[in-house]
Amino acid sequence: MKKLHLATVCTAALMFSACADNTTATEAPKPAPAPAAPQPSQAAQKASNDLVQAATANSRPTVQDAREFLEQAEADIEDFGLRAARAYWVQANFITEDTNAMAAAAGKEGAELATRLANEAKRFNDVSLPDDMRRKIDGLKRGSNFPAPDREGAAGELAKIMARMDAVYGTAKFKLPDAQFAKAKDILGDDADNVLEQYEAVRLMANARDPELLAATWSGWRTLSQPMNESKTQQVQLDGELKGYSMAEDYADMVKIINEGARELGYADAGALWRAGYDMDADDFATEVDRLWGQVKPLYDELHCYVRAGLNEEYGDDVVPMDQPIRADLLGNIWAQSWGNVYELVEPEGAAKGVDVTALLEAQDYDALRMVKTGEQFFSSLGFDPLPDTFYKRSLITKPADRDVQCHASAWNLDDQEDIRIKMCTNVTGEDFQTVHHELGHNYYQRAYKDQPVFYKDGANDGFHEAIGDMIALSITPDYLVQIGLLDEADVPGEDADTALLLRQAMDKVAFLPFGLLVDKWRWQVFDGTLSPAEYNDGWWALREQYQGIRPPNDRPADAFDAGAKYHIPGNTPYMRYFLAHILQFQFHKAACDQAGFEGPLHRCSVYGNEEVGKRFENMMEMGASKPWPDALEAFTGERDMDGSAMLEYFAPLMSYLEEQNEGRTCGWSGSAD
Ligand code: X8Z
Ligand code: ZN
Repeated sequence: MKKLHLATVCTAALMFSACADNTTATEAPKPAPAPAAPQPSQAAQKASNDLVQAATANSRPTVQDAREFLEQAEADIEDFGLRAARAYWVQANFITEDTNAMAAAAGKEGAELATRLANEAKRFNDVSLPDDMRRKIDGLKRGSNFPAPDREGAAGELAKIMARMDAVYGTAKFKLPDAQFAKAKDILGDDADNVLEQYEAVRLMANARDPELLAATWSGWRTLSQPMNESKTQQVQLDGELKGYSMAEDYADMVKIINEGARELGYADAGALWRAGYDMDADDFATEVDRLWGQVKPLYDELHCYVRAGLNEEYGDDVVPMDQPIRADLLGNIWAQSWGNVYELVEPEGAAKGVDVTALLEAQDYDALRMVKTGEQFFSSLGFDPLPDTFYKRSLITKPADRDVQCHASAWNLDDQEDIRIKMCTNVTGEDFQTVHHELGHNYYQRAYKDQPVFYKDGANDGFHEAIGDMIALSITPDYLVQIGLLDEADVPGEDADTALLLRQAMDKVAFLPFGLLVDKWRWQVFDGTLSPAEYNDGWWALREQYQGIRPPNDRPADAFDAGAKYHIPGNTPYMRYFLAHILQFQFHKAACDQAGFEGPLHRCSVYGNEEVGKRFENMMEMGASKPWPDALEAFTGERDMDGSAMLEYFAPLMSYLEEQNEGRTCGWSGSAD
């Protein structure tokens, strides 16, 4: 859901979902559904701002003025919040021309509101304010992650572009060549139609092992962000015909607008604005993520080397040359961001088996609802209150057959109180079992900070929001699976299966790290002009190769815009949060295991049922964004820095195994030493 700055957990600026750029909400219950006061037009608003500025030119604003301004801002944000959240929710669950227009209207209003409040907040630049008020004012001054400039028409244009890109992604469909579709039916079933969506693309990439089918699926999905052609079957149109529509052009237009908006807010470009949201100097943040990457990169490099060798055994030198970046379609995931689905291809030879959660869920006939209830039960075991009935009534947890929905998983809090929901096209797989916990983590966080003022209804930083549920999912150990009846006690893998368990986990968590880092490295380059629109695609692949060591399976067409085939680009969700979350979740996990007095290896630790850990975790969550994030981190872990050491400790036994296995191999690829 969209949030007025601060952070969302999976959508765009001024949004209110986890998986959006945040908005905020009130501590007080929403006023009864009185009709919202009409919003002044931007021109009228500007005139009124000018008056305010003129009136205050002679009299310095006071602390009392700031207090009144913040009270009014809070009321305005709350008033906007619920209406906007509903529009976004309906659009994401039912994508049509009409709901796109509703979402665009909400986006326009939100962008105008954020810009107005940011500009008004500047009045208090020179006023000495109590820390708490200064934090709120500074938060408002950052506007939104997708700021509209303060000129007539800009907010509307920006909101339209953003809604349009989001809808094009959400309704994307593609066809496979007949010969490949015939193979795909083995996986999708005989009844499948050759009109494929993200849902099918994800299943094919996870399960197919035929390089031609993989390459065709991989390329087919990417037609979504290429200009319209007859191979596309989008049903939804926004603003008339989509024929000839180019997402890259829309993206370039959006970049121009938000850069103008960011400059008005006092930032060099939108990337500098994004980097300024971490309670530290924006330049220091860029250095900080590089430092964290430097900590964990050796682990990634060993994993890459080991996996490439395993894939080479499966596919041979032609498909997987041993000195080249790995073909991106061979890694079990349409974006090559997590590789767990090809674990079986690189399973340690002769070692004891780990646990196949997908098989366990299938064996017990789990469905999506039961997966969610099981996730809820974990949080309950830590002492969190049960989810409200409305959560189950209002969430979307399976893909509807009869309409377009935004299948990318997200978590929402509609009223910033108890109306929490998730939206997911859940598959009964171990991967989606993790995602269920991820989304619920957002919801429990949102509920934990619901009594904070609207400005602080957010994660300590956006990485925290993404890390909560993932930290819980790290406790899905074999022993935990026994406790909930998914695994027989007799089948708990012994110590000799540690390598298998850790490798399975690393294929997702370690493999993700460079992807998590590079998506926004690419956006930062787009925003600061390092990459011109003509260089968008080459720049994307340069980073994919440099950081991940992967390459496309075929020469990319001149009109390709491959970054746009990843939800968060057209969906306008910042991505560095996931990189941070992959570091933070291990830091949280280690702290939780220490608190629980656990003495074994970290990957065997589950805090299931530990209310004391739950209470401390909730205490941190309740803080929301009210304090700089190091305070929140310290409250739970005793540490004030983000740190990759816990992740390294977790995977230490695997690191030794990988180093041993890679001995004598030439690791890396040209450019990988950066
Ligand atoms: O987008 C998500 C969540 C919603 S916030 C499903 N994630 C990233 C992705 O899918 O790319 C979680 C991990 C990374
Ligand atoms: Zn998330």
